[in-house]
Amino acid sequence: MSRGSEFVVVANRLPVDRIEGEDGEPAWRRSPGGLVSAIAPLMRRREGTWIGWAGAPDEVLEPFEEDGMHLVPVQQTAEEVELYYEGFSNATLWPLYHDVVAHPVYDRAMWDAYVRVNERFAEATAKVAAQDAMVWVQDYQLQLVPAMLRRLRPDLRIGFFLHIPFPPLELFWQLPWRRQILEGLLGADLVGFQLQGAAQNFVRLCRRLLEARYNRQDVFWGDRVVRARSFPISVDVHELNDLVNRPDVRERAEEIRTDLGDATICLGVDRLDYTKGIAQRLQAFGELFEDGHLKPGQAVFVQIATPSRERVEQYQLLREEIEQQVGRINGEYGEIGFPVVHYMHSSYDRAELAALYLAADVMVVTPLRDGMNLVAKEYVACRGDLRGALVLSEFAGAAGELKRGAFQVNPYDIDGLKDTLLAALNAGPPEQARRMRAMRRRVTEHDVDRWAHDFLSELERPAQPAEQPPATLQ
Ligand code: GDG
Repeated sequence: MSRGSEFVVVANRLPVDRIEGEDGEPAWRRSPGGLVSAIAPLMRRREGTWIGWAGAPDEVLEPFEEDGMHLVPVQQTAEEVELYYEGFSNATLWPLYHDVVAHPVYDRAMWDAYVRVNERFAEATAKVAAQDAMVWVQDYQLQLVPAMLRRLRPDLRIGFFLHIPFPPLELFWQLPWRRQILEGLLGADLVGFQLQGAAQNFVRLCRRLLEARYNRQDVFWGDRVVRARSFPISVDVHELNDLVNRPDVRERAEEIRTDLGDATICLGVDRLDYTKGIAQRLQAFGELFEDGHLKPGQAVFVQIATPSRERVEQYQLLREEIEQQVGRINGEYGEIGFPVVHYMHSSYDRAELAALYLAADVMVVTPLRDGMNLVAKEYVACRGDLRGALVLSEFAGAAGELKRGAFQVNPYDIDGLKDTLLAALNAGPPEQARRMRAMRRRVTEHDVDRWAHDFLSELERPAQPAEQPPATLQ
């Protein structure tokens, strides 16, 4: 590694999870999910390095190799996990960037920790990157890294991708450290967003807050041009296809259907997060029983709520709220042997998820705001049988790409949600096939490999000479 790496990925977490090895000793396993599977082959081809936190506070680890990837752990103290990760990342930026659906906490100690940890990531990256290397920084936890890294290593080509929405000016303006965040991002050559609208929000903010000159989605910053572009993320279609073709997964899907008494299955799969609109979908589903449209035993809702950010207060409150709601709905509308909602607060392996997607008649994805939402695309990728229906919120990033096939809803409109659920439940096989085919065309042509390829090709493209913008804009 003395020459340094030509390709470096920087993310809050390393792409591995700690497991217990066969000998009982701690070991590592590659994390599931599309981002890691899209980037892992590129890492191997380019002898890349991944920089991130290994997941345990106060732990000092040496760099190591796993699954053909060179991994460099960045340490975080318990206090930094609380202030930088649970605090500024998940109690400030997360709600602010998701339409303020929960109240953001503005706390100076959290901000200081965010700066400190971002500095540590930038320093670690500066040490391992080869001359003129390409660096790809991921997500909202690390928005200061691009500028910090550029100061240390002006030779690098730096890309940044934001996985969550980027808010409009009116909301971003609340942030006491709004200028620093924008300047942090402007250290990159390419700032990638899920959607075009987010890239536009970013350029508009650079103009209004920093008085930066711009031309369309190019921001002129010092003597550099910073490109803002959209790259909608997607899923690993091949991996999911292989999973749903496995006989054990198909058998498991059948078993789930039998266990649920061959009722019509509505499915939700989410991290237990207040942005995902879980309460709204359960409310609408419960009311369909109250109104007599559905009967116990005829339809069930399976809600997988993966534990998430359990030390953040808003997440603890959300869990109580959802669990009370599930209890209320089952208490009011369920019958012995026929609960209306099956709620699971735990995490499952990919094969079990694939079996659930295969078993579900209606996939219900109702976020109040979501950067993209991979669950919606995973469902589509799993339904090569052209069966099933997707109910999808207008506020998910995926809504635009899937609009021809999804049953679109405004999750705040409970009556509209009820009508849409009924329409999806009643769609016959020809309608299901027509809609699913349209969605599958999009998802299979735009999978996660294409996403990574599109981003990296744009980053590799030589920057345009800093042509003058058409006018000075204030
Ligand atoms: C952020 C943005 C954007 C869920 N439960 C289990 C499990 N999952 C997997 C799903 C899916 C992933 O987690 C969730 O991805 P989403 O996109 O739905 O949502 P976020 O976690 O909020 O992701 C989002 C994404 O970043 C990517 O850019 O789309 O907008 O918020 O892949 O399948 N996986 C396993 N067990 C579970 O129990 N193995």
